[in-house]
Amino acid sequence: MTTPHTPRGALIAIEGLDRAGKSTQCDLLLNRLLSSGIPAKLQKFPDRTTPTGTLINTYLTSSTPLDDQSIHLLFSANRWEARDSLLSTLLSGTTILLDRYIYSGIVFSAAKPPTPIKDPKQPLSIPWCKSPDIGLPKPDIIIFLNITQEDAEKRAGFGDERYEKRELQEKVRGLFEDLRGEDSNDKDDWWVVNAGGTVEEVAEEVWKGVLEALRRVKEGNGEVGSI
Ligand code: NYM
Ligand code: MG
Repeated sequence: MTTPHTPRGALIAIEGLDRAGKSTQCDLLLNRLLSSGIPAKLQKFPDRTTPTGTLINTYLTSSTPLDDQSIHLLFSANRWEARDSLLSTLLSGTTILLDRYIYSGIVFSAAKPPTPIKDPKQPLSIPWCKSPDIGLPKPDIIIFLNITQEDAEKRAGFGDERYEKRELQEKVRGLFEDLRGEDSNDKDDWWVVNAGGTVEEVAEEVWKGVLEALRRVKEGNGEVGSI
């Protein structure tokens, strides 16, 4: 007798610069998936509701200094503590939307200016920034909301938090580009959407990426990949 087989859910990461519209698109997407009869859940990173998330929130909303490496590892720990629940949710057949994931983790840390006291030449490198996330579940697709700096700055709330400064955002933009082109094996993982259109236009393009992810999962071997 064969055991009934539940196809796993898709793991879909939504990435982009601050104010690219990620949270708006995630909410719309969640509703669209659910109303299409696809079980789905939203997971935001950083998850500010957990103990590590509380520390991260304090860091982001204050000017309290914290060692760049330490805060980087805290962002990663915030993902690791969600790992088991991400995996069991996916394996139970529920699709997960990630509002930011390891890619934000890598580029925001690597974009920081070097600390003179440690090494005046070397900011945190991309391989160093990626290493603590190795082993986390790998998304079936990374939908990247691409927005110009001018459009991002016009949107409400820009400048409220640490990192929301033009110079750093420009660095982040370049590093996201590097990451997307970095490894030809990973190239297929990225689905770049022009996020400068209306909310509805962007949502349509995002939806195409989701259908692609669902197709990949259907054709896959049922296992969740690892970073
Ligand atoms: N951020 C986010 C990081 O620096 N590292 C990470 O690992 C993640 C997930 O936190 N400016 C940064 C990017 C954002 C900030 O995110 C807060 P949000 O989506 O605005 O709550
Ligand atoms: Mg923000």
